[in-house]
Amino acid sequence: MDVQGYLAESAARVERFLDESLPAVDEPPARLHAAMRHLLFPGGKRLRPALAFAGAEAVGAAPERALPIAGAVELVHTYSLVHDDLPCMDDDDERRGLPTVHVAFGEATAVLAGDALLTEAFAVLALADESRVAGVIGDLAEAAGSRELVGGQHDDLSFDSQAATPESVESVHRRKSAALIAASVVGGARLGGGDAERLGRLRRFGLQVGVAFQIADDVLDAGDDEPCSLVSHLGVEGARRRAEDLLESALAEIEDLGEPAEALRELARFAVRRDR
Ligand code: GRG
Repeated sequence: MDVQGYLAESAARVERFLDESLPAVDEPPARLHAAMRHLLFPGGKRLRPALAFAGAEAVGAAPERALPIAGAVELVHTYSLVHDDLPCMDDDDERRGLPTVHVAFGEATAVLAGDALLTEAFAVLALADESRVAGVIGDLAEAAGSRELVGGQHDDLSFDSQAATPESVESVHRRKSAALIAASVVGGARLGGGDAERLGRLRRFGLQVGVAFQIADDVLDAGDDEPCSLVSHLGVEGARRRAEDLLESALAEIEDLGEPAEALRELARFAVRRDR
């Protein structure tokens, strides 16, 4: 399977949807709407939407069924990056080679653009004409809330590297990064009509791939002196090995799903072995 081709096709599909769903760039307040689009287009790898499409396919549905959750997870991801870049958090001036939203539009507008992107995620989901969407909204709210994404970010910001263990690092990774990845896969499968047993497998798969994805990030950032990184505990090779072990057990979870889950497997391998 051509994973780059799958990612490109997924990106085009979700970008059309997001462009049509969001307020136009000249709709008042135009500066706020431009700020919302600043990091969203051209965007990054669009891995989470691709995982949502592949989640639908893994349970035998057409990828288009997952469009509302694919758009919603990219909106939540984008909001989290806009806020993560703020001076009160990571204080980054550049992302994906472009000025961050607060550099381009000012801090207050960047906070509001993030708020609006998060809200828009639930708006695009609520529009889905699908009886199973309430469960998807609940899953996404859980993944984005204080028990997962926001809580993981909170603990990352106050992370005490002296008292850290590999388990405490992975707990942050699971909440800050893996929860949204799992919600992408499971949301796609839910909208695709997957039963509870398969949703459970796909959730365990998503969490393991998500932690491995974040460890891959630790390896790519090795040398950056990140307090919450598995590399400081296991070294680059040890962290790579841990990511491979998680990938293997994630793949074992979905072995029974057969050929329809092939895109999901390839995306998982790509996410863990990527070089950017
Ligand atoms: C501010 C609520 C709040 C959360 C911030 C997303 C995040 C939590 C922090 C950003 C830093 C970081 C290392 C997050 C972990 C997730 C991660 C690796 C994000 C980058 O995701 P990619 O590689 O990015 O999918 P692209 O650019 O391809 O979209």
